[in-house]
Amino acid sequence: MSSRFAAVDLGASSGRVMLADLSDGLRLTEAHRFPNGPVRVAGRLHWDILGLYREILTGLRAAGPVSSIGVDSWAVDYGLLDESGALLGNPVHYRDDRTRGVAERVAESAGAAALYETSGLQVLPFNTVYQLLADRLDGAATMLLIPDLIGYWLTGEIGAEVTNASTTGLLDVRTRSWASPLIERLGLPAGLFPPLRPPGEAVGGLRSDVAAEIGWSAPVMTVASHDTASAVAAVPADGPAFAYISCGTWSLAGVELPEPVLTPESRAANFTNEAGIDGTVRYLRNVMGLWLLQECLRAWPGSDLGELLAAAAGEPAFAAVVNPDEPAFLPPGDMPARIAAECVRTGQKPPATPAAFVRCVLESLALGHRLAVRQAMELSGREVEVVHLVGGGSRNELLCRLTADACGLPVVAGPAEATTFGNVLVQARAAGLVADLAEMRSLVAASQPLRRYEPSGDARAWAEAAARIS
Ligand code: ADP
Ligand code: LRH
Repeated sequence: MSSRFAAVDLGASSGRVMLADLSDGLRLTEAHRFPNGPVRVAGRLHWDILGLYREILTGLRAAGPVSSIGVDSWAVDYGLLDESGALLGNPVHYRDDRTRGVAERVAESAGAAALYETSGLQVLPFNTVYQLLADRLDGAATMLLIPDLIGYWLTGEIGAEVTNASTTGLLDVRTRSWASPLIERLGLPAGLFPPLRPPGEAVGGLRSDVAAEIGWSAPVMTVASHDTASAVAAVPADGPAFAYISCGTWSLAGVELPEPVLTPESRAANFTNEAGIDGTVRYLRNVMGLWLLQECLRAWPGSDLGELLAAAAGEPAFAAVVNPDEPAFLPPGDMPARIAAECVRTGQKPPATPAAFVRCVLESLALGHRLAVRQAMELSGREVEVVHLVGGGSRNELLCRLTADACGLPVVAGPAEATTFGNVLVQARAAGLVADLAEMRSLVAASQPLRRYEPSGDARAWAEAAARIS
């Protein structure tokens, strides 16, 4: 068996097919990268799922033969299949507004405390459960989360990988099985939810037509198919005393625990207990993430990220800061205008130039990181000596430095492709090339350049800025 593995990793801003070689350490190369984002059709936000699938096939063809393939993506979104296995409609994007008010209605009817007690999940308006309740389910026989849908198209096999299933709001956080009584109480058809499967299992071989199209064949394996679960699995930590920030379109900030935290305080702070690999719990909160910056850049055609970041580094500190998690920032749109409006609402002078907006976004995000990391520590009792910042955001030196200063903790930045590493290392472990989670992490640490940022700056000024947005 070769030591080459392919990872299909679909992020909300870009997708990629990556090739890992474990014959001598761990080497990663990019076979194909392609943009991803919302498409508005007749007033509804969708993903271009067939376009993504076509790019995946292009990437696999370019990657060449491997021992196995793993697929991960962003969480919560899904396709519905009819009895014959055909896709019913185009998957809707989690930023679509059709779920407005649904979470509140469900909390009233089912009880917010009871829901948290069952699923351990933070309330985000787009959790799968709320999307399903907002959708028409007529004719739907099966719900497949995005990586499971891709896996089905590649192999013909149906199932629900458990780390991603934990983001639906319909998985029992203790037993890691579908929460059937809750599903029934909400009036959702139990038959929609396929059998669960853990990371590291064979899904099936490629369909013969797929193999013919890409020119080779290999089995598809389940991985931690929630991209954040794969990223956390690849955090290059060497002990338990770490927090992580998986920083891309979202910043997912928290700690890894052996057991969920389901206290009223945890629910009030809207912390989530998502399933990690090997029975671990990803205890974290969503912070709005680099979406804020992505949407600013979209509003400034022709702007250059590198130049803007260099200019933002020279801007004065704390001229304006906003709570990054304001619901108004969630949908796509004119982000600079929304940030300016939020500054006005909170009695601050809005930024006047793109560089000042970028400074405001990055300081605000660092404050969001600070709050989430501190609350994760307090609510779980976990000691934290270092914050690992992984994902595309780890390439943003200013953000890493601001995060270290805001948290008052060292930040170790990298790898940018943590999700891909988690994906391929679960496959390599299933193939017997890697022993356990600790070895996975030490392989990443040994093979990737990491940067360390010691906290500096004015701790009092950060505390004051934090108070401004609380
Ligand atoms: P996702 O998986 O959600 O699509 P990624 O982990 O790929 O997100 O991260 C994408 C983000 O990483 C971009 O929005 C950008 O802000 C940041 N990023 C990528 N490359 C760089 C870079 N060279 N310098 C600074 N930031 C970068
Ligand atoms: C990050 C992510 C995150 C989810 C969001 C929908 O890509 O998977 O963990 O909350 O997308």
